[in-house]
Amino acid sequence: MLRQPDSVRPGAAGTDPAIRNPSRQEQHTAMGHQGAGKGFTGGQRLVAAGHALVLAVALSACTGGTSSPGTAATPNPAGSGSSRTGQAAPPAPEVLQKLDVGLQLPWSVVFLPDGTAVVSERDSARLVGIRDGRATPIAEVPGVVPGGEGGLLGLAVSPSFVSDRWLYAYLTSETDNRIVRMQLKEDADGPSGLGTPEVIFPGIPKASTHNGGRIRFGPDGMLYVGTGDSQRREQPQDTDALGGKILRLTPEGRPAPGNPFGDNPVYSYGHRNVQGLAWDAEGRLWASEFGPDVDDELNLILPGGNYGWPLVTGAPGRSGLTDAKVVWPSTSEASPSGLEIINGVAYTGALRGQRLWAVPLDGPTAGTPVAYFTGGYGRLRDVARAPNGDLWVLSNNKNPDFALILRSQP
Ligand SMILES: [Ca+2]
Repeated sequence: MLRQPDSVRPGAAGTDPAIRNPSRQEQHTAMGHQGAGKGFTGGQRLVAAGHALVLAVALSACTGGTSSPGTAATPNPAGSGSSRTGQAAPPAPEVLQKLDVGLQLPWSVVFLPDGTAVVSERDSARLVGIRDGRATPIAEVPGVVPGGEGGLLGLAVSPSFVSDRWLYAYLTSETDNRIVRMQLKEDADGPSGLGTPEVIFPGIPKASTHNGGRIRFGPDGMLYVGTGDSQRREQPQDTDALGGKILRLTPEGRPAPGNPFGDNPVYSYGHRNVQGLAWDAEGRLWASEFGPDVDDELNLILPGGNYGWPLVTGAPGRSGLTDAKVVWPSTSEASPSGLEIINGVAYTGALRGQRLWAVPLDGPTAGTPVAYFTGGYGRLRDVARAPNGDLWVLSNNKNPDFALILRSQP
């Protein structure tokens, strides 16, 4: 069942004046204002669904109507399928709760098996536990040297956490970006401290920007790592360098068996700054990535794939390079950070774009992105599914920040 448009809460409605006019013609004008007039590569076009009436137009795609912005007919140069006139726009997420618990620049949220959320704060290097709506500081991760976009970044929970209690973190140190793991101590009130960090993978290049930082265990039990080019443009195309890559590691930090370049941690290359990793129900890996001043990307990741940076951005169809599945031509609308896939919809939080993007997926094909909450909650850094199915979203506005808890779908 699709949520009815009138269930979009007033607090969740977009505040961008450019999307207040619901008529299709005006919406096209609005897209021009927002810099989306160039259109999404691959037949994608902006659907600004922060307004209930606009959402109603989007939802009409379900009925196969041809006037919907969700039924773009532009040929898809990515070769991943033409527009999908029967493809439904994702229903609007419902805001269940806004957790004002004094977070400071949160970067990543992960969940323990009992549902406790663990949040990393980039600059303070603190880990914060959230259970039943209450936040408790866990510990400060030692060895973090914040600066620019670096600091305490991504977190990942061991697939066998119940027995090993490992919490993994990607952090910026004095000399590099590195992955550590720490045993999480717990008392009756929840997580209460950390064991000594064990460095399992050092040597990822650091810089003031483009540090990557997302880590996540895949369905194969391996640890996937999104790195950035660290302002070293020669690294992404060099499969012997760690910058501008998605890495695939064993839980101990070794190159995972079966990697495409042999005994090498590199899984895919030619990336600029990977910020989100998520798997769909069929086990495909998708990744969000910041472009330069143009062409933010959602990519379908294949082992050994070359995603183009710095040779190309977006989906130019260059031989030997893998096109993005979704391209946001204007990074002012996107900067897609954390990524999560629920019920066939990829959600990504936009930093500069200050909105939640939802991209319906159909196998290896990405549909038309839909925007929610434009301007409503500021910059969004991470999205993650809780064990109960809720979608958590972290803001990144500087002091104080908060977590939104959404019901992603009825
Ligand atoms: Ca690319």
